[in-house]
Amino acid sequence: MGILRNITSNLRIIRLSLIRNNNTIIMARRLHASRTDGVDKNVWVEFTKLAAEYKVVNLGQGFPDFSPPKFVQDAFCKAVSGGYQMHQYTRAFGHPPLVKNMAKFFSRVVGHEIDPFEDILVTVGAYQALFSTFQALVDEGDEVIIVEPFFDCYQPMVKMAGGTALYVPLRPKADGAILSSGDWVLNPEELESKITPQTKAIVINTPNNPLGKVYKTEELQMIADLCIKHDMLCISDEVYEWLTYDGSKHVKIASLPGMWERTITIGSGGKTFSATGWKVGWAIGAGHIIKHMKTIHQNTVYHCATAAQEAVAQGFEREYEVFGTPESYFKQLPAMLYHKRNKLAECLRSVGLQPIMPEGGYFMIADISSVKVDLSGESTTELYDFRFVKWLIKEKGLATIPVSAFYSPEHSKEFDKYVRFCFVKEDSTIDAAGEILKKWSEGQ
Ligand code: IK2
Repeated sequence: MGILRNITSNLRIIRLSLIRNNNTIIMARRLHASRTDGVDKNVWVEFTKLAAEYKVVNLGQGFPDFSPPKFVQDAFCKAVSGGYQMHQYTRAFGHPPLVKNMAKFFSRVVGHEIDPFEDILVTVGAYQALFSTFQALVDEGDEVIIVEPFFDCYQPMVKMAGGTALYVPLRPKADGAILSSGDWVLNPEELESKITPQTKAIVINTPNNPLGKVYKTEELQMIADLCIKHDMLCISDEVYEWLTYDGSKHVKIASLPGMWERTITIGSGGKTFSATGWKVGWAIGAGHIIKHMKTIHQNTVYHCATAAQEAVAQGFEREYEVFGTPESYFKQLPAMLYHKRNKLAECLRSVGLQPIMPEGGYFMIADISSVKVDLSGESTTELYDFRFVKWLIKEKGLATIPVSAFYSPEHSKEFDKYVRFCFVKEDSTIDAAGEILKKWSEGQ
């Protein structure tokens, strides 16, 4: 007992750090919790700051540099001038008009009767839906399989919940030229080899950020079969669900047989209605799963801004009425982005960069290995794409995002010769980026 106490107290001494103010010790206790160790670096914080320091054309972070459609802007304005209730708390798990309209809308899409009050949790953006999911469902010792490339916050969220992340990369097919995001595939054997009795869930993202891959039904069925066989949950991040091109179709894994009961589908009002600053997101799934996420939500965030929820509710009401018609924003936005995607691809090709054509989403990655630049001014401890993107911001005034940020430490080195360009931007912004690339390729 005595020996044990000594070891514990020695460990405590090692964990102490001295905080000084004018040479007076004001705090001798270790300040931070270990769950924050190793997850302090964040690509969005770092590159948004850098882009703001230089005058850049910004194809970095994924937000539109144009306004949301008029019908949701009008709904937002009406909400904020619509009386005191719109400025006060609403139902914790989702403003009633929003969850009712979402249930009506998504029941039709998923092919399952969604209960507005049991099966939906409205959150502060898809970010908080993901956070509530991992906190509520992942326990100490659980393993979570993440398909790479992945939206970077999944890994820290798994860690902060006490779980361990394991990674399976989508890889370019071995044969033929890699021209489309559809050429990046999962190896079913490699995926199954990661599953252990501790595996609680698998995380997928379709359409994928940053690659733009839209999973085909057969690929989703393979994942669904493994989930059922090994009794795993599926966390399916579908924030770009309406953005598909060239005939690709977004399929919800929750709509496959046996998957409604074990899938949490994550969505974003910000991405859906081009209003990322409103931070309205959601998780949809079987009530027996969502109820645990509600527990996390009610004890952390409680609910998200009422007026923004009201505007998104009106957006879904309108989209329900015009669904499948040319007036639907869910048809108009991808049609607009299809042209922007092609315009950006043309700019990249004209300077000798080979883009991977995305089947969905609003990002495009391109191979930069053929570009010769002098990166001696950048830190040698960083991966090539981080150094390249920093150089591009500082020397050429063009902001993009390094693709290795979407990979685990064990695989990031394999994928550090790509950068991500965002095309949910005004045509004039894409043209300005094209000009920068053209001048650079001409040596100016
Ligand atoms: N899930 C995915 C796949 C996302 O891409 C995002 C937002 N990403 O935007 C930053 C970028 O990649 O440039 C989210 C979740 C979070 O969505 P929300 O804004 O609704 O919290």
